[in-house]
Amino acid sequence: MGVVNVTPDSFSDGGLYLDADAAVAHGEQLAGEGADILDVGGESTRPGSEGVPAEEELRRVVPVVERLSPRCRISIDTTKAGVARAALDAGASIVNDVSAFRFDPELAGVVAETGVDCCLMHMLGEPRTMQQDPRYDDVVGEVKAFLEERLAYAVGEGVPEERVWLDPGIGFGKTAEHNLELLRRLDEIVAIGRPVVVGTSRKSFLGKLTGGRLEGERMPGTIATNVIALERGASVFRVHDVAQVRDALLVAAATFAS
Ligand code: PMM
Repeated sequence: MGVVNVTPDSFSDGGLYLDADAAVAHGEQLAGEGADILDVGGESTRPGSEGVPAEEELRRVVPVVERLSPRCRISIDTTKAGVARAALDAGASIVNDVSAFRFDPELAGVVAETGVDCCLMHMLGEPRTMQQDPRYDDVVGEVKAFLEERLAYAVGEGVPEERVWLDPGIGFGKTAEHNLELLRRLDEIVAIGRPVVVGTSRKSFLGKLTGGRLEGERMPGTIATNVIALERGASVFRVHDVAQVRDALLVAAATFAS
């Protein structure tokens, strides 16, 4: 899954693809590098962010989804039902909701009604406050219980279980040690029985572990964590650097199989 952020303020590529032409060109490049899915987002969820109004988010993402959907499968990274509906109308076929249907009660209904796949992600609270001293007694147990509860909620709202993918939400209300524990024990999340999505790409814990590397210098850490996630049973890998991570996963997968 390649990341196409149409935002001014995402942590690693904010502002680079705010213009629709630049976002489409970037998406086409990632598709050419072998992405199976392009994750298009118009609202940054970086720590401390406040969110954008639906009209602005729509203005950013809809033209990009329209132009990229003939080329590649599209997921729409949004927490808003109105944005999801417009993006699905424009050709998206997956809803990626980092709030797992908590922020907009109508979003589960849109997914149920349209019959598309959805990714439900764990986040501690909301982006504005999630990195303010996050605490867990057992991060893996608590994330797993949350995802099981959200899966049950989605099914209760009419989303077929086989349409739901789950994501532990690396970096969303977690310290570096929490992120590492989630990757170390990712098999426990996989054991829920739904496809697991992981998003470690360029995230700050990778910088922290490597002596302060900046976003653009975190590809080796991104590759290491995605290979580990593959080995622990993850199915979808949300990354900025598609060509490099894809090669690493192909080689790792060939090794596991033999
Ligand atoms: N991370 C970001 C945004 N959306 N969606 C899912 N499912 N999983 C993630 O880990 C995730 C996400 C933040 O990263 P970005 O600012 O580079 O898009």
